[in-house]
Amino acid sequence: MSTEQNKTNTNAKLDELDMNREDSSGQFLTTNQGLRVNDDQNSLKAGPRGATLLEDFILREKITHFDHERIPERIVHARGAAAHGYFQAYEPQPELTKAKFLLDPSVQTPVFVRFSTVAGSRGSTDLARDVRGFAVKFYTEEGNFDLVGNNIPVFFIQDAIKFPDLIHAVKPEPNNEIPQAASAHDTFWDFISLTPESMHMVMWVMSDRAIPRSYRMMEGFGVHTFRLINANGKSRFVKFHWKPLLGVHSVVWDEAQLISGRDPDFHRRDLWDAIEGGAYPEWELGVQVVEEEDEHKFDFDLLDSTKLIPEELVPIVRLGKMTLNRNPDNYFAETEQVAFHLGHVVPGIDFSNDPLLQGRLFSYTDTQLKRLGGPNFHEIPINRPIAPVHNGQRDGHMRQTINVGRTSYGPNAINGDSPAQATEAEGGFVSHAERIDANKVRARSKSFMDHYNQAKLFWNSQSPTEKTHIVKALRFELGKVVVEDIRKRMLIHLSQIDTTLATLVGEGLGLEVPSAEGVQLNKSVPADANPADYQSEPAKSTVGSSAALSMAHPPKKGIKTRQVAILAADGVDATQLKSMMNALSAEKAIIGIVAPRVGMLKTSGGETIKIDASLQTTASVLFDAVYVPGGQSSVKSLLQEPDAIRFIHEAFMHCKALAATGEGADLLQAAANGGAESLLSSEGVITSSDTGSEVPQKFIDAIEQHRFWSREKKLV
Ligand code: HDD
Repeated sequence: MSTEQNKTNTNAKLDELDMNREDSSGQFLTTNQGLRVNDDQNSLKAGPRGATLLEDFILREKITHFDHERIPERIVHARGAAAHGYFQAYEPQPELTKAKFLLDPSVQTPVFVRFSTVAGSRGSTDLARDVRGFAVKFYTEEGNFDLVGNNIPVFFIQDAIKFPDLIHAVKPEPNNEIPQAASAHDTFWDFISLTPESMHMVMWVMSDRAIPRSYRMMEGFGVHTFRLINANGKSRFVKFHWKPLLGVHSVVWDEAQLISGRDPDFHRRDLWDAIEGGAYPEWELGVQVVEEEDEHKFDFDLLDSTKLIPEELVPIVRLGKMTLNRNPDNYFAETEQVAFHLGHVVPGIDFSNDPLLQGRLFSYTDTQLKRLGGPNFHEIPINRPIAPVHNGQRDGHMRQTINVGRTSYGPNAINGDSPAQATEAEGGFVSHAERIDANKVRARSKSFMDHYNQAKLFWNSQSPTEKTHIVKALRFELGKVVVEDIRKRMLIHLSQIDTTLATLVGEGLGLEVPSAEGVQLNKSVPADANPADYQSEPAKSTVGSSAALSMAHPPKKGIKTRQVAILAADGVDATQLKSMMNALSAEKAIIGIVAPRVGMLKTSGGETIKIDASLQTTASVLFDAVYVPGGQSSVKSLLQEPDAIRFIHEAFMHCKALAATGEGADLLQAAANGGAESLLSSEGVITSSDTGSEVPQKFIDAIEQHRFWSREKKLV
């Protein structure tokens, strides 16, 4: 695919990166010292058969550099993909904030966004059942602002001091480093079953949110309560949201596991290809705003990261739109070296006392010191702000800046006291002067002790299909747990959320739900505390539901960038094929011609069409929908390919839209005969025995529905 279009999209940050870009095209090979190399194929030897000489500085330089190519991967969020783009405000927001990038709708603020999985190593699969990171670096004219969020609005724990425990529990077990990128193992569920504050998050992680169809189709959340502060110093609490314009979609778990084998880079590739193809992903940035005086009006604590504010209570105000329109040039230089930190804020944005947020404010810089090797990571091109940097910080490993002059301290008179501190009016950052009057205690607020109500809110808000998927996910995860007591403890917790949920999961595990009577549910209790103070009540039966928490409700938004497989072989009916291809292209869907072999395909009309993939190199799980055009010899060849029948069968099992015209229906029939009896009479399967002129539009409408869950057996 051409990268020309990609490179023409630029912004202030991308232009600034130019000084570090290197292009070897048409150049001589050199050493790192700029010396032209004459022979890069052979080391320097005493005679052609050796020995190799220590003198060979070219060999040594090349190998030494290679030996040092790796840096530690991120302790969490090691695997990711990123892209450049820009953010633009819709309206000035002076009442909410003085942050300049939200004040001027004519300004396009450059952004770099990294999406990630959490638990897996750098080389793990994209389709793990996991939270996804959603980290945005805004290069504003007032300095960098990092919004380091996830695709889930709440978190597992309430206090950062528990983070190492959580991550040690979910990462592969330390004795054998198994399993990779999976929470379905004893240590994770052991920890969770002793930590009821995790239950709300567990409901989200067991839902389809944890297996997104695409990074482009995920919501993002700042999770914590932050503050926005206006020029008059008025502070309000806010929760940040990203809403994808393509809607929110997921895959099914069986599909996720198959994708992990067929294309572990599925999400990376999807993001890359969409941007290369000019289908730029977009999200709206929104905030839920809570006046300071309303801080205590909710039945949960705004400082508790295991809680969300239902959109019914506080609607989202949309502030602007982010567009990702250029892929990185170099994965390591940009995606791997980008360093996010919640403490990167600009005037007009400030923190709350959420103890999880406060701990993160320490952790992110600390981890970069280790990962990127020293205190100058802010000088790495991708991390450099576009705002000028002047201070007395000096030296350290790999320092790039050549600070001139004699002074690196303040106050100084030698350099006229430069660099000067800025007044607030000049853009100096002033922390919000929150009044705090308290005893120093190591404690958890009583207002953080409700662990089940919002878990129930989430459960209540799910469609029957989504509930079924949660039950199946818990059966899968707990089914992989070996220690039976862990399963039982989890069933007790689930019973505190919803008895049907607990019973259904228990059925899958062959267990009765144990009684919670007399059980101390919360084991995350300090040594000297009274356990009764830490007990959480079961969820109230009055908990309602919130439509925004379900993926079933958002309006469908067309089929732009949906991947449609067309199964064909030589002799495919040219008219049917063309009419479907034209209709799909008009809707900006992406078509993949899949045939028994790669190369060129001959249509019934004698034309040739390029085949995109063979049945051996691709699979239905990499597509959103499948179409089989007619053409006697084409369908005859496909009927002889077990992989073609499997292709249809799998797409059907994963509830995808299927269409066939003419003889194409015979392939669907063969898949139906092979164990999917209801295939031809199911919703979302469109066939026509004639040329099927109405089929393309019906197929497009079906693809827009994303999945036809009526094909699945419901548990709830
Ligand atoms: Fe974190 C990375 C998001 C809690 C410590 N975190 C990291 C990344 C994201 C998040 C998106 C990847 C950034 C990138 O792409 O480079 N983390 C979250 C969210 C949390 C959260 C939404 C809860 C609301 N994290 C959290 C806590 C701690 C950390 C409580 C530590 C006390 N997170 C880290 C880290 C990482 C990180 C160890 C690893 C790599 C990095 O920071 O740069 O410092």
